[in-house]
Amino acid sequence: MVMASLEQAANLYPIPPGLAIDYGTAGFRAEASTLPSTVFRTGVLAALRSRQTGAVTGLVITASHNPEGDNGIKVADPNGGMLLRDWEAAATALANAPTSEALAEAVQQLAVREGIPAQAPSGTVLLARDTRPSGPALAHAATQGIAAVGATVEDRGVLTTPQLHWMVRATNRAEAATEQDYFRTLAAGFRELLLLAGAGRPPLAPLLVDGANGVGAAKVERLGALLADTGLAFRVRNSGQPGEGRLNAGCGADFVQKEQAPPAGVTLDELRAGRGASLDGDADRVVFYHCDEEGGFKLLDGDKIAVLAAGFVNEQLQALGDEGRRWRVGVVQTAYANGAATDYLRNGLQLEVARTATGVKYLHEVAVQFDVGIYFEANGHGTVLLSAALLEWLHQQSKLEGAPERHTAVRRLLALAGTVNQAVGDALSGLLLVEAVLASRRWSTADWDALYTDLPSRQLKVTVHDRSVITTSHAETRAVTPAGLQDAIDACVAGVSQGRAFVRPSGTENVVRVYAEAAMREQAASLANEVARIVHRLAGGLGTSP
Ligand code: 16G
Ligand code: MG
Repeated sequence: MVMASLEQAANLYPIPPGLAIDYGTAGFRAEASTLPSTVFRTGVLAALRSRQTGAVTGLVITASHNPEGDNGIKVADPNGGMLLRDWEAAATALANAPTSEALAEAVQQLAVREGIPAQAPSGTVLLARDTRPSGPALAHAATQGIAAVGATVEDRGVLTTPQLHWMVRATNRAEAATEQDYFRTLAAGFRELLLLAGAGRPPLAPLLVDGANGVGAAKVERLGALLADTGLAFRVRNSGQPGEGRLNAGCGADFVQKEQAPPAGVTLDELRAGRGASLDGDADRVVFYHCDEEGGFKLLDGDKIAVLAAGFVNEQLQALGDEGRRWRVGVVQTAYANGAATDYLRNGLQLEVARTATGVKYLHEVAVQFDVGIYFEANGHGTVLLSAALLEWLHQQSKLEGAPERHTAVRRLLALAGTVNQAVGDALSGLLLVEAVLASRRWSTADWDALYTDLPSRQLKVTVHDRSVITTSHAETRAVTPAGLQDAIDACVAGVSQGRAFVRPSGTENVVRVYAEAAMREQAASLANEVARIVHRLAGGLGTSP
């Protein structure tokens, strides 16, 4: 590496005065105009990680569900997952190095710490971006950073976050890895699942898809076109076409989940005829909804998707008898998972449920320890991962003669691994997964929704001077500091039927989040209010909002 050329290139991207930026749960995110230096430097980092591992890495320029004026960047590790923890700290260090010389110095240190020899291969980074107007200029900054340390960039253009992760994983497994290959793989899995659903199944109902006016909309159209002959009919709203509204404004998975209301462009009346789904701005989350019998809007969130997927997987493994039962199935949730969902998984389906802190990387880490690891955050980000050992066994089994039900179960599980993105949570995979399982089971949205009834819950956020005064343990379900906070929460929860509450500092905003659930709506709301008041008192609150 030639440090002089790195310094020279970095001089074109000076860091804004007073910048203090952190590689958080979703990479770097900020108002777009403040980001060029950070993006340049993250390009450098992704190139170094590629050199160190001798495999391609990925970079996605997106701020997901944030407003259109924001942007961000995150790194895909060689396995297609999130960047390794140690490297996140390095990303923060590089982004905040005050001068070009300090940056070169930090890069030098990182190369030594990570044992990247000077003669290591130069590295390759796959680059993608969402549809934000600030994307092209930031992609250029990333390209310059990658090139500044002698690595090659492959610009894959406008993609969803999960598409890029999928491509990184496929490339490093020496599998076909273009966007077309991605669509083909998902579509082939879905076709197989539909085929196995049998001839008697009713036709698929049309699905309204809210594309959040983002990158997912056009990709869903493409997927739909590829599968039109199966009867799958996506009706895309908020597609980002001129006149359709702005990215994530009044639409998208985050809006729908928080507001518990239909997105712009979708009416309750339309939902009477079928179901709807909302993607977020980079299409790594999806939530579903329908209109219930009383005519109300009903959300089917990530917990509902997890339960649907877990039940289906479980049934296939049971069809494989004793041999099927030796594979470990686990569902991974965060503290936000509704208590009724957890209860259904544990007691209804008799499955193992693990709990982690919020953030995909934590859930993923635990999910890969199972043979089938199913993880979904309530907000709709998640996937179903099948272990290499299980897949190999299934491949062997698929070649053997056997009872038809057995053969079907084997083929279904194999098809699932193609339909569902094995790198990260993917809204497009989520759409296909849900449609395929509902078709296999001959279930309506109402049948799916009726598996369990969510306990009423309420979320609030408390603005504070310094959210770091709150620290937690036990997957964010217990507050460790400030002293007395957890005892006070326990006292509030004590008399409440099916009551549960926790607080945690947000990883993306300077607020403390409060969650409460209880048997009755009013109890959940008053529990949340009481806990918010305690946070105010003990952590120096400035204001509370929904
Ligand atoms: C990020 C995380 C998401 C998490 C959310 C929590 C990824 C890719 N995204 O969007 O999983 O639910 O942060 O936000 O990990 P919060 O910390 O502000 O509540
Ligand atoms: Mg997202």
